[in-house]
Amino acid sequence: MPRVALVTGITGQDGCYLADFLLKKGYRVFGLVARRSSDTFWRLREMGIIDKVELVHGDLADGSSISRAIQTTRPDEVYNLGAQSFVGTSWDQPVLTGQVTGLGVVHILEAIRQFSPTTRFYQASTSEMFGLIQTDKQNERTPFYPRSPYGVAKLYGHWITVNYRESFKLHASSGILFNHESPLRGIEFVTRKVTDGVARIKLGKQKELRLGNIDAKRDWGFAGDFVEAMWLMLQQEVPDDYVVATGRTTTVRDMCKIAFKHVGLDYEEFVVIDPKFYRPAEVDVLLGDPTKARDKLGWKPRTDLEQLIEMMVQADLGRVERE
Ligand code: NAP
Ligand code: G4F
Repeated sequence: MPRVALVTGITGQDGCYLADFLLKKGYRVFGLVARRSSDTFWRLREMGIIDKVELVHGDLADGSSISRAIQTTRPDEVYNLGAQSFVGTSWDQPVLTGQVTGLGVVHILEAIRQFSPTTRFYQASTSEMFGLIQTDKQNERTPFYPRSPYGVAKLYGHWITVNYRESFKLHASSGILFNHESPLRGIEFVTRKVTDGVARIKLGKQKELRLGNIDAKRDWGFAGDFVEAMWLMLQQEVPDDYVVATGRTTTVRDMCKIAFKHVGLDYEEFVVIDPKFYRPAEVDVLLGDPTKARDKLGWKPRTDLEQLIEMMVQADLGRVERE
């Protein structure tokens, strides 16, 4: 019998890479999809797995649909990747972000506790929980200080995962993942906005690229590498929390430099600062220390920032050319 996984957020960047990874390992993969009025399956199509995953309907904000999804799929493993995941939007929709990104987690944990207590659970926690950083490098022992409604909601999701592990002995783990990107990244996030902009400028379809705080620093890795760490966490005998990061931090400015240079252009000629993209409270710097993931999971990133940005620019050049 193949192992069964239920992935929430399967239509998102990570959900798509994880589903592909699990299918290659021989899993039967169910994906929870929320009802939308427009098509959200472009990533599953691009990855070529739309016909290989099985979709079940449900919304993280609707506990009854989550209970039903757990009871009908009876998964060995649940990966909770679904969220309102864009930090900027979390100031515009703070309550929805709390309901989906925060309380959505306890809907799953409750359903597992009641109907399927041997199911292993992965929670997609985030470096955004470190926010106003308390140490130069952040690891599993670094105190949290979230700076957005999104970060606050994720902190609830993180602690309720820890709490259900300790209260009910569930196999529940939390991956504190630093930023990870790919050609399947949403266009609203800065790396993809930049690589799409670079492609359009190079092909003469756009004249400038408007950005916010380009002095912010992030620890960027490749989503395809990071999903392996999620799976490894659920293969451990004992559930735990792990930081997953590359251990290198780069400014948005330098990331732009890399992207424009790849097509032979100078970013300074095209990037325009637009205060519209500033945030009410910023996370200035993130830099992860993935020592525990390396030592206990045997995980390490394989793709560096230059390779990642090159991969993204190439994909966007192809997309813009085909438009
Ligand atoms: P993403 O591309 O924005 O995907 C989010 C997914 O959540 C989509 O499939 C979306 O479905 C789904 N979703 C949104 N609202 C939902 C709801 N009410 N009910 C059910 N599903 C819902 O995000 P990602 O980059 O893949 O990230 C995956 C997870 O990791 C998220 O929880 C994110 O917060 C977390 N995380 C991401 C990073 C990163 O750098 N990528 C780092 C740390 C943590 P639709 O397609 O229908 O909107
Ligand atoms: O790409 P971003 O929007 O990602 P952010 O806010 O770091 O959040 C992402 O990573 C988190 C992990 O740390 C995840 F939990 C979260 O779900 C998401 O995947 O912004 C990165 C930085 C910020 O400092 C932002 O202010 O880039 C800066 N930035 C500068 N100009 C911009 C822009 N960000 C966006 N989205 N758009 C701009 O024009």
